[in-house]
Amino acid sequence: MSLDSRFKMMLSIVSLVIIGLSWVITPVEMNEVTPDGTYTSCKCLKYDIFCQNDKSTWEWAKNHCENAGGWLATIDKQSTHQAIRQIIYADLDNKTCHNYGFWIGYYDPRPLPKPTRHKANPDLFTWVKVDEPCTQFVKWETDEPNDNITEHPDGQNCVQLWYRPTKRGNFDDEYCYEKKGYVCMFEVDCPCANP
Ligand SMILES: [Ca+2]
Ligand SMILES: [Ca+2]
Repeated sequence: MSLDSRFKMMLSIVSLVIIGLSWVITPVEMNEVTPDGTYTSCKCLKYDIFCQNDKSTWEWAKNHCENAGGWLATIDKQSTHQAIRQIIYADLDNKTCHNYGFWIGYYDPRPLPKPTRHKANPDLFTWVKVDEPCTQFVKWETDEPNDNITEHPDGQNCVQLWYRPTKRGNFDDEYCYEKKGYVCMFEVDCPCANP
């Protein structure tokens, strides 16, 4: 069996144990315009929240999103952040499936043990995929990112939506090897809101 076939089989097995929630956000991009000026279809962004019994490292989650045709979620708008937080807290109140957090596509590309640098320069974090480069929204939890090095000298370089009663899904840098739930993002066709 080829490596590709084995990987596809693994994905199909994994999909059986995933608890997935998905929804579509407002249309973001007109896809096709007919000669008379009416739109026939639009592009929407869809978010899938994955919560697995065996959970995932940040890298595994990133690869899973990309192999499924999407990317580890970009959450750079307040409206998107609020929508995802509401779904997580309403429907996924079960720590055994997410380990107190959900990976998103925000990360520190410089895994170096500099405990104070990121607190002074949180903008050095970056998204796996940026849709609107000028968007400035980042919702860090108080005192984060702290680049905690108590459990690993490389510090914390991957960002989760922190699931704790007092954290409310705000951003926290976390050890990339921790296994968490995660949020994928996809571009999909959808009806136009204002044809
Ligand atoms: Ca770091
Ligand atoms: Ca942290």
